[in-house]
Amino acid sequence: IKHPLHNVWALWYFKNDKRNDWSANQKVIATFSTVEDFWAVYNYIQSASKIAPGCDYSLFKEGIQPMWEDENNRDGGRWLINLDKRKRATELDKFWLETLLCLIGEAFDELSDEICGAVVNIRPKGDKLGLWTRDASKKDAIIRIGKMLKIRLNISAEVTLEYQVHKDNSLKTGSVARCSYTV
Ligand code: M7G
Repeated sequence: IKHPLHNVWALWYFKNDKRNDWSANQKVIATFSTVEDFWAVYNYIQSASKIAPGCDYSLFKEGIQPMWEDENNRDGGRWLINLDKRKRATELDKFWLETLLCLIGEAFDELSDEICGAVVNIRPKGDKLGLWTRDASKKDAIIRIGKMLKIRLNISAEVTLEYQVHKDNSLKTGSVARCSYTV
C-alpha cells in the first residue's frame, strides 16, 4: 500500500506561449496523493533549472488554480524568494524540491490550511520562488510560515524575505509591488 498524503496535489506547468492568454498557458501536468506518486512525477519531469526561461512550475492543493483570481488566492499573498541568476545552477532545484516537500509533508503544521501552493518562475532576469498563502490579513500565521520556510530552506538570517499581497501585484502599474511583511 502506498503512503497517503494529507492533501491531493496538482502540479501545473506554465508554458510561455505569447499567442495565448496568460491563464490558457497554465496546464495541470499531474495530480497525486501519495508519497510514491509524488516521487514518480518528480523523477519523471525536467528539473526546474532545465525548463525554458519564461516558464513556471506550480504545485497547488487540488481545486486551487495557481492564479490570483482563484477564490482561495484572491485575498492572499506570497512569500517571495528572489534568486540571483547564478543561483539557478546551484540553489534553485534544491530550494524548489525542499518547498515541494514542505507542501506535501504539511510542514506548516496547524497553519497548513493557510497554504495554497507554491510557484517557481524561471526568468532571464532572475528566478523566483513563491509560497502562496490564503489570507494576507493573518499576520501572525504568515510570519510564522515565513520563518519556518526560511529555516527549511536554510536561508541565512541576514537575508530578508518579503511577503507580497496578490492584490498589490495584480494592480501594479509598472511600479514595484508593495511588500507587507518581512522575516
Ligand atoms: P509573473 O509571471 O508572475 O512574473 O507575472 P514576471 O513578471 O517575472 O514574468 C508576469 C505577468 O503574468 C503578470 O504581469 C500578469 O500579466 C501575468 N500573471 C501572473 N500571474 C501570477 C497572474 C495571475 O495569477 N493571474 C493573471 N490573470 N495574470 C497573471
